[in-house]
Amino acid sequence: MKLNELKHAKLKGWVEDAVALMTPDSVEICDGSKAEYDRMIKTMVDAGLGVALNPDKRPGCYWFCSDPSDVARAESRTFIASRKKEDAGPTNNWTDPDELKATMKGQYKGCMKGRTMYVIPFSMGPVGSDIAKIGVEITDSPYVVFNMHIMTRVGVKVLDVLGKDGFFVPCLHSIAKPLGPGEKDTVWPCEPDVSKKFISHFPDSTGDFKYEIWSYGSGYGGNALLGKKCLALRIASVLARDEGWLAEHMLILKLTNPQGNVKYVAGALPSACGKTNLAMLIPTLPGWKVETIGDDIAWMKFGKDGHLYAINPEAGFFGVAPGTSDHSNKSAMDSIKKNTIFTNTGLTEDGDIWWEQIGYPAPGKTITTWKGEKVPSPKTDKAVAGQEIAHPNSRFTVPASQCHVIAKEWEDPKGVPISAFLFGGRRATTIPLVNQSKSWVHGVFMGSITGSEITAAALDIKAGTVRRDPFAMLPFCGYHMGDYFAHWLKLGKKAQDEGNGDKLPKIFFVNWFRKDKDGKFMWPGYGENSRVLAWMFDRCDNKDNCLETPIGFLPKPGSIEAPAGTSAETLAELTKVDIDGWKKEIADIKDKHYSQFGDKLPKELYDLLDVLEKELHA
Ligand code: TSX
Ligand code: MN
Repeated sequence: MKLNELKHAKLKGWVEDAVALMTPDSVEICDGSKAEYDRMIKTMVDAGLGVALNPDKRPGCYWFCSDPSDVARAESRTFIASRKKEDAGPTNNWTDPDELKATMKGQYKGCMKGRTMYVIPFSMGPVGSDIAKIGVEITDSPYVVFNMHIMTRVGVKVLDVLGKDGFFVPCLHSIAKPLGPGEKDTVWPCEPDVSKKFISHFPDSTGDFKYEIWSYGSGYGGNALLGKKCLALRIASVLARDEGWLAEHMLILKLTNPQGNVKYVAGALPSACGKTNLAMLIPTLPGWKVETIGDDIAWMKFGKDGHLYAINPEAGFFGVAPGTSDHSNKSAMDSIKKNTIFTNTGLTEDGDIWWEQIGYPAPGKTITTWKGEKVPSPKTDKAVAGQEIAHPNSRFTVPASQCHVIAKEWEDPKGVPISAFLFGGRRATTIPLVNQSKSWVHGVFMGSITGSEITAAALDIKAGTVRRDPFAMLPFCGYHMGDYFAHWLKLGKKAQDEGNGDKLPKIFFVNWFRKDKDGKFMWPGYGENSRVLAWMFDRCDNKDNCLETPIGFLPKPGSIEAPAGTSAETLAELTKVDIDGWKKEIADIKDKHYSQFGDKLPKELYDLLDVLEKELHA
């Protein structure tokens, strides 16, 4: 499709302006076809920038490796450029939007010389869903095009919904590596100087567009696939605030009990808690079933019936590879057997991928690392810091439709009704296995204090320190986190005022990561977490399976049956109130966490801390 065939005048004008600024050799409007996907991959493989894997082992799969400077989201170069600084809040980088645009325009000038500009119309959410939103990404990276094909819905069907004047979020992206006459890419092109990279969000610019995303210099993941973290979380969180809905960093799972009753759960967990594993969990409890709706992002709106409906705005999984094994996530391992893009994993002699903790030692005599070095195959699958075969943030990109446990309703445009929210973190002490909030406000409190303990000593922070990641949204909230808490409170209050308080999701906090005095995990986790999900399921039906305590509703003794290898005493320890631990927790929240939000921290949350403190002393 050609540029002059675009029917949407504002879209056409925006693309023309980008062409004038970035001066690509040619322009292609992406149609989302399989032929286009194959052609984009071929472009990179022919240039020596990707490898087709062994078709007997991984049919339709490809291996790519990035520049060592371009392996993860660049948080220090991610900006929320709101008109007013205070709207970005203390947890985001802020720059004046006019200054930032001037700087970036200077960088974008001529940045696509020698390359093709791809225009990708995409839908976040099922095409035409009331909850879905349309974006258009301009990029000079074929890698971005085929990953967007997997992660979003791309093509002419999106332009049809957009019509002549529909709403879209413009998303500009360049890898920032123009090519001279006859020059060819030899390695992953990008801007290796971190200080020149920008991942910029304009949440309230008053130019042609209210919401904009401008990304420069990185070709990797969340910096470059702009539908995901940039649109579906940072910009969508602002849209959700403005329009009265929720854009959250949450998995969505479908839980079926032995009687065949169904509930949907949405859950926010910080990184390294196994969110994708939870979304695809295989229950050990007989008769229970978990199916997946999404593993990373949930967009939720109240329906006319007063229930909260969620869609997964994505169409694929962009999962962390290391640690994924038949033990941690059999469903993910089965999903990535075909038609999958692997980035920064190891490559085996027989043309397959490999990574640390994949569950088996690397086959063959040698293996190629993500940096392209041939090294002796390790005898175990254990990670050795500094000598990784796969980069710790290496990824698979796979269509969600290939997941054997994807729920049949995962693409239902009206979404699924959410019965429960779950928050959690990696906490060695204090925080119980599971705890239900006493109210909506108390649930928002739980979300706001979400966090994990630091394990990496290299971070120059004392091990055992809690790094708070409220609602797992710290890197993804496009506005002031204090206003974000207030937005959550407001939605709950509105539902209650309308008489729909009982239809609000129940809120839970989970912790799979408690350790005993010897530093051993006290809970087996993984499939055994189904026992906790089953308890939550019954809580949603108001079953008599809990005890009220100062910190929330905890499991009644016997209401969660101990898994094999876990003693009744251990389970009791996991589900009791650690009074001294909670006193320290409250002090930490007050002094180190809530204090940073100043006046914007809703008073209800402070009040709740005081109530909790008093009850613990009583
Ligand atoms: O994903 C995890 N989950 C959720 C699964 C649905 N992980 C991996 C976290 C890193 C991404 C877990 N790790 C979980 C868990 O529930 N629990 C643990 C901690 C743990 C590790 C090993 C054991 C037990 C617990 N091993 C034995 O019990 C033998
Ligand atoms: Mn995520």
